Amino acid sequence: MSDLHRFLENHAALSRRYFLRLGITGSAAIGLSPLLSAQAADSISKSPELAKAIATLGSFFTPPEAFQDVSRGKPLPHSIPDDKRKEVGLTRETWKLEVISDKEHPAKLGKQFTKADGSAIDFETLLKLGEKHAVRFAKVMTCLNIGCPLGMGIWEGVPLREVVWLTKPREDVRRVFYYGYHNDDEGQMFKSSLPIGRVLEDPFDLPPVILCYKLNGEWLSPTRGGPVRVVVPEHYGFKSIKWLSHVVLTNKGMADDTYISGNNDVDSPLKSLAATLSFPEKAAAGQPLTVTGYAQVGISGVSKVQVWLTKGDTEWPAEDKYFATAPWVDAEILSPPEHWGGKLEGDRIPAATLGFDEGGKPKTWPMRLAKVHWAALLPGVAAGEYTLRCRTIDEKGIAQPMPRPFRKSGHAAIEEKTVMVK
Ligand SMILES: Nc1nc2c(c(=O)[nH]1)N[C@H]1C(S)=C(S)[C@@H](COP(=O)(O)O)O[C@H]1N2
Ligand SMILES: [Mo]
Repeated sequence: MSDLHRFLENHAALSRRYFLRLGITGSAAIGLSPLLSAQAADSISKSPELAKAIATLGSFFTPPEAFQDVSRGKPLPHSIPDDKRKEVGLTRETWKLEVISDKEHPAKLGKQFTKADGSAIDFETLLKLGEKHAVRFAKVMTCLNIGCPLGMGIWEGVPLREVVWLTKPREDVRRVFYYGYHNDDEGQMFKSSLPIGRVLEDPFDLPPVILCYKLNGEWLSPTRGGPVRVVVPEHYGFKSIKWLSHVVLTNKGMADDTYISGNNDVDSPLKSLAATLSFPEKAAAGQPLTVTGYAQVGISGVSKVQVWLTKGDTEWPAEDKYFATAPWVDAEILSPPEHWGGKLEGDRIPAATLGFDEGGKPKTWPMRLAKVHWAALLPGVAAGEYTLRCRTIDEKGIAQPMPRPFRKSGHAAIEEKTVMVK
């Protein structure tokens, strides 16, 4: 069944519930159309606008080359010519990873892997580890500072802890620092860090932190950080260092991320949030309004997506900053898609992808750390200027942007769009 079919099938009932919840009989004051019959709701549900909006939602997974890119460096490490890339270790044939102890805050290691003594880990060795330990999982890449997801992928690689264990660590390891190729210019280094505990163990049902070499079944491209990048499942993009070259085990007890200097909260996992993808900027009075969007499913999940259309000049109590008392109504979160997209081979979820069953079906929905789609059909309203808002409710029942409303811990502000009805 397609998303659209599923949506339509549920929709007659949904609309009825929806309009009832709005208390539509008392709607005159806010200019809503009268209660629709089941029949009318059904005909709306067959509206070509809704069909078109859902059909044009874009695929669940993003083709690797269609990700938005957030890369620093002059030149950008993925733009340097092939022979130079080979020379600096940015190809699978020449890649080398140093795994060392921090000179200033040494960790006690039995062994270090360095280029100087020829022991640095190469790509073949990583793949060898992969034969036994490789994992894959779905995750949305989002920049803490941009807010809108950059792309949704199945990331594959070796748990970082496998490489940490190769150093035979004994004591005094509190964090793992890591960074990538930066044109041999200290000033261009983009680095990140994690507590050792997060690397060695996976809290709750999170996938491990990985040294990633495949995205959606393809070798990781130079643009996406290949040959090898770190991918941290529950974090914003800045923890997922591209063109990885160094892992430094340290006894320093504090974060050392490049992003700290930008006033960012570097210990803030992915937040849940909703945003629109399509809505009528101009609409005719009395005509139902078709809205679609996406929800980023953060660390606390998403139990609902809700929308609220209100007259543009509606006064709102200043103490209710997040519109908690507004008459929000539920949108429908679309089921797992018929076609996954993202250039997955045979459009199938690769075998043994964490979070999916043997038949390639998601074990939970909406899946945490993913981006899902939603749609809503709002009853027609009288002429005027309106504000359309949407939000998520997490699995603990907490509405966006709570429980972590601060901008520098990741975007989650409630989106506001203007709808002109004539
Ligand atoms: N080496 C390196 N890794 C990096 C970056 C960078 O500039 N250099 N940018 C980071 C940031 S801020 C984000 S949001 C993600 C973006 O990943 P993408 O370009 O694959 O979408 O990569 C991260 N990894
Ligand atoms: Mo970012």
